[in-house]
Amino acid sequence: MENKNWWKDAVVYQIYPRSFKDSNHDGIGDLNGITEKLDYLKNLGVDILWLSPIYQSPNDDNGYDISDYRSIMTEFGTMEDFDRLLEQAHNRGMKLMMDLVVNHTSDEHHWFKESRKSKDNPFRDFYIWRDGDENGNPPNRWESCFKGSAWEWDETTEQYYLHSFSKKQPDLNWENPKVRDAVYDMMTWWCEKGIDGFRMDVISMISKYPGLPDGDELGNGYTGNTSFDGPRVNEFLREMNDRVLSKYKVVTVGECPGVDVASAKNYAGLDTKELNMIFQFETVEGSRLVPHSYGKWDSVAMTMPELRENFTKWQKGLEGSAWNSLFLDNHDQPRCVSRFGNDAPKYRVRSAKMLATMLHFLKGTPYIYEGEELGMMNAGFSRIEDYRDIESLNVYREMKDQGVEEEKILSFLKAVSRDNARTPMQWDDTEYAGFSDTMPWIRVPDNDKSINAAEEQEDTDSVFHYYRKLIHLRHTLPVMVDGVYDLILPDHPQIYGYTRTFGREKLLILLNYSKDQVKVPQEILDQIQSCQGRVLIHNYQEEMEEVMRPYEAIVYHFTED
Ligand code: TEU
Ligand code: CA
Repeated sequence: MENKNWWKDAVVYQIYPRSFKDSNHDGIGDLNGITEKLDYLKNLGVDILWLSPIYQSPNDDNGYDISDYRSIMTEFGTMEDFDRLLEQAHNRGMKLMMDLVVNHTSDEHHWFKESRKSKDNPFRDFYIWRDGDENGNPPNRWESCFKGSAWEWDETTEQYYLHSFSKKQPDLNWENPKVRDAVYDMMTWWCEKGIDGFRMDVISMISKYPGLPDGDELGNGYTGNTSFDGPRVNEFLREMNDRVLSKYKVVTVGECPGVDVASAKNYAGLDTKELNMIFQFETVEGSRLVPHSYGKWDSVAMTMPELRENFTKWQKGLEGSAWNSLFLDNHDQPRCVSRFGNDAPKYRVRSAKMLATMLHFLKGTPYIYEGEELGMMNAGFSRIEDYRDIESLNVYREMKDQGVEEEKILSFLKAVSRDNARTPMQWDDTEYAGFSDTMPWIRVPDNDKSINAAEEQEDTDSVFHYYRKLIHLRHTLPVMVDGVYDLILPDHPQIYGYTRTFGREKLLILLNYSKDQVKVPQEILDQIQSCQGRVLIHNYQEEMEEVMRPYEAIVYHFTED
């Protein structure tokens, strides 16, 4: 019998279906393409597959704008294709996690088409409509995540509707019990089909503060959107758990922008009957030590001391009371080897393995984003024509209008555009990377052609095989799942060291987070010597001496007397 918290020793693999594998020669990834690659995923060893949205959508935000929750996006295939994918995944002992996007729908959803017809339409209160102010301006000054006002004027009924993201993504009104009933019915429908979990898109935004108060001034005429951690969010999630989740063996992870350790204990508390875990965004936010003036666009990744402090805060903060998810990559983030590591040819493989070691030996459930296991790197696009993401295209237009030089804007996109993670999965070194046999919806980057699944599966020293080993260790070492985290060398400028302890079993993780050589402190050398620890995993062939080499990562496993 699987234990109650079966997901605690699981590894999740995120698939962005549009970019994973094209099976029908249209340059767009699809469900049958995923089914073709299940043996690759089984060989990697992952347990749960998280599919970014596959529901019917006009793709204004690549599927995060859903027009029908109970049908498959035309470009991705049919419900029969989905049923086959689910069955084939289950046959291989893998589970399927769906992406639940219920903070908003598409403006082409039936509910919104009805809602906008008239003020007394039965679906009017499915969304958030408000009068303009006395001058006819929007009811508050929230900025949309994708730039511009978060309110769109609707001529037919002469009111504004709220859209925290694009104007084609109107926010649902969760205060309306009919909305909640409709969402729970839809979730039940998918659970009855046998899916195994939900990743919940911006679920921390579903409860808005009464009066929709403005946030902090952004200096561009707008304020932040204050829809995070609203007053009823935990009540709604407990209701969702009671009405749906508690009735099925499903794993849940909430995407919670704005969450902190304290609120995470509610969302992902071991006994709060809400969700199993959450994605927090502090780790992937930019460094607070490096001044920048264009928000995320000219931010740089946290320095190692900042990252070390943040991981330690979350590891100690949730210990014994809630469960961490562990990620550096997803479809919204630049590739971690480019953002946090070093994608120069000399260091890319080594630093990718160091980052993977840093993440996978922490306590929590690791998430691998498609291509991360290959050490895929940022796209390196230098022309706006290569970009597809609504966020990047909107930012480009807005900054151009503000007079920012194009070269500067393109440097921002090259560093942090979401499209960095959305280029085709690299299966081999053919023209379209084995993703398709026709020009894909987004270009294959011109970078290192050796970064591909075919080559790396043959090379036992590849990033792929390193991830495969990390996953195998998690499946076989209780200390890696349940061990308590403790930081060591708290002030070392280059080495990030920590231990995991589970009874008499101990792991010692040492990471040289820099491209410089660095002497191992004598106290650590003595500990390694005295405990006779066996090396569990190491990203160099030759034994580690008294000096750590660039991006060296090593883990010792020993039993304390
Ligand atoms: O992202 C929500 C979120 O956290 C945003 O801040 C996000 O990081 C966005 O990329 C702004 O930089 C979720 C999805 O992951 C994202 O792909 C969607 O665009 C968004 O919600 C709306 O559904
Ligand atoms: Ca296709």
